[in-house]
Amino acid sequence: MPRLVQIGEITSKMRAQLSDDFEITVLAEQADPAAWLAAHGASVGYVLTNGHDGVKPEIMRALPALKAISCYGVGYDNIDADDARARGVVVTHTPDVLNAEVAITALMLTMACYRNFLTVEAHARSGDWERLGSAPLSRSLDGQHVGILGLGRIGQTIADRFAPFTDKISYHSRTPKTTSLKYFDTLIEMATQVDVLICITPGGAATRHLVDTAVLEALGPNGTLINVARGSVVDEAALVTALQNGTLGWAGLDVFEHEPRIPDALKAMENVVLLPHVGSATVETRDAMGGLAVNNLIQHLKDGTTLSPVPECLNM
Ligand code: NAP
Ligand code: 8YV
Repeated sequence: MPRLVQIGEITSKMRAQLSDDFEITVLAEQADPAAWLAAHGASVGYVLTNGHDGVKPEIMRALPALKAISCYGVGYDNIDADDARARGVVVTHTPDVLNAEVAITALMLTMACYRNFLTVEAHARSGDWERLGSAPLSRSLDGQHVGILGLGRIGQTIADRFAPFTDKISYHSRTPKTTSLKYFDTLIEMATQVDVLICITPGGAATRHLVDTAVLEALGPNGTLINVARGSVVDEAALVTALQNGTLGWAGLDVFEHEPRIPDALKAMENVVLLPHVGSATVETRDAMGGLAVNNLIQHLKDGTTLSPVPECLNM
């Protein structure tokens, strides 16, 4: 059977789907992964990984017979797709099947910030309602101006999910899209105009720290930053400072610069809602992502084609 290296976690359903066709080695379960790669790397044809773990350059180098990398996730910023293509290795990912789930996560994070859900929930749970009376008032999301950074598959779905709450939805990306939404050709200008800024670009060097001190200050003391993209898109140290100084009002974060580490300063703030990178993490959506990640591998094994290659690996 062809040999497949598994990097990172997969579901038991994915494992069952793959085990008829592949001999699976879980790299993290090897006592010495580097030694295992040195001994067996030349016989590995397939890798299954995710956007967080990716495939490190030293692992790529240890797999001279690699044919395909399947990423269990849409973001593949930790896989060098250009290098893979140059070596004839196709990289696949899981676009579209998670759009709705991630968009709902962005909406829930925004709602949690606006309606102050965590503080108000604590007021109910702690008995403060009985002891102290009503909880403090929160803010309404209705009619707020929402700016989306990255109007791709998920960004457009976020716009659709916010539409019932507001008719003021704008976006910034490098190129304008075919849409009636208002386009800003600079992020800073959009940040000065909107109440909520939602980040949903890919990660990686090209988007690193797009949201910096100047953008956070432009968003302002009444502004809310939502990040469901990658931690690298936001300068996390600048974000902590802006929230501490009150130059930014609120933040709702699903992703962080050094996952799974979250700065203690953020954990201590009441005007911040934190999630442990669960944008797509429902049974149903992970099932759809897992199915696509598995089927890309099985299809490649069958006839050398794939179902959802990343843009760099189209027409290989
Ligand atoms: P997509 O369809 O490729 O959309 C990405 C958008 O970002 C495009 O509109 C692109 O437009 C824009 N963009 C890229 N570079 C930019 C830059 N430097 N400045 C401004 N805009 C830029 O991708 P998607 O499927 O929507 O996924 C987006 C990302 O979401 C993934 O790559 C992943 O990192 C993240 N994600 C997170 C979770 C989670 O659990 N939190 C789940 C899924 C995905 P232009 O090319 O015109 O700029
Ligand atoms: C997953 C994601 O958490 O698809 C992505 O880009 O960030 C998430 O859906 C991740 O890929 C782990 O599987």
